[in-house]
Amino acid sequence: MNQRTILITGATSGFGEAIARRFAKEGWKLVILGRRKDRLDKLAKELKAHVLVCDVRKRKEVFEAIASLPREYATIDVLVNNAGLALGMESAHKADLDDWEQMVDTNVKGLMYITRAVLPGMVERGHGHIVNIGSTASNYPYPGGNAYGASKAFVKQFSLNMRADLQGTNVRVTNLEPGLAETEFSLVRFKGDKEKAATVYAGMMPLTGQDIAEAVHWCTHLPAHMNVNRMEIMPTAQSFGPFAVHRKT
Ligand code: NDP
Ligand code: 8X3
Repeated sequence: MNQRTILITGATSGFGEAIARRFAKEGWKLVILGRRKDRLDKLAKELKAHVLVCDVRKRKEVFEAIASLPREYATIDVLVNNAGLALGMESAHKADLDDWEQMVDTNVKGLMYITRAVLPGMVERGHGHIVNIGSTASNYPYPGGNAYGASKAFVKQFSLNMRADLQGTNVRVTNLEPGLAETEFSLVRFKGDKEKAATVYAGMMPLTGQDIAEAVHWCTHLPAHMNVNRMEIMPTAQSFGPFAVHRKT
């Protein structure tokens, strides 16, 4: 029986749910975290997971949630910092500052809180792997990507800096940087507008939650002496455009 434990944040949909399903198949002990209790309870019943109903933006709540883990789930071997979101796609001079704040509070501060709560145990045990879900938006700018891309750039550099801090501890860190993937991501970004969300993936084959789950599974099952620092994955249908040049007409 596999006695390893994985904690997945943002397990109520998309990548997080798919990662939970992937690891459940091999008998990993699952700790699933998110805000929507009904979804977590349903998934926990199906996969036999331990539920943490928690908003990662709330520092006290995060530390209490991690401290509340029963003994059988407290030894976390893999932490997937997946909870996150984009809100809006307005240009910087028109964007909603509340949206910017929520992205920073979730994607940056929430990720720091969970990491800081879980990491000491990994270091103490000389074993563990943190997989942060970054984004191609951290590597390539696009119109309207402003604070979202910047929040993921934080995740990328935080991941690399952790590698430096964790030298000699055997704790691994990976920043997984997906491109376009069909989840509830665009529905959230466009605040429930289903039609607008659907246009993002129209006429192309996006990445799926299962694709990303497979990547998380792969990099966490490599021999202990191998650390994937960064892994960028795009759908084949997505690539790069030229620089934009504004010309006087
Ligand atoms: P989904 O919207 O399907 O899933 C997002 C998850 O994050 C949900 O489970 C949600 O749970 C959770 N979450 C959001 N805010 C909080 C919070 N404050 N506290 C706890 N959990 C929270 O989108 P994805 O699966 O696509 O997104 C997962 C990650 O992947 C995000 O970090 C996203 O930025 C990143 N990503 C997505 C890409 C894409 O194209 N889909 C590409 C690259 C990166 P709940 O609402 O129940 O709290
Ligand atoms: C999500 C990918 O291109 O929509 O992180 O920003 S993108």
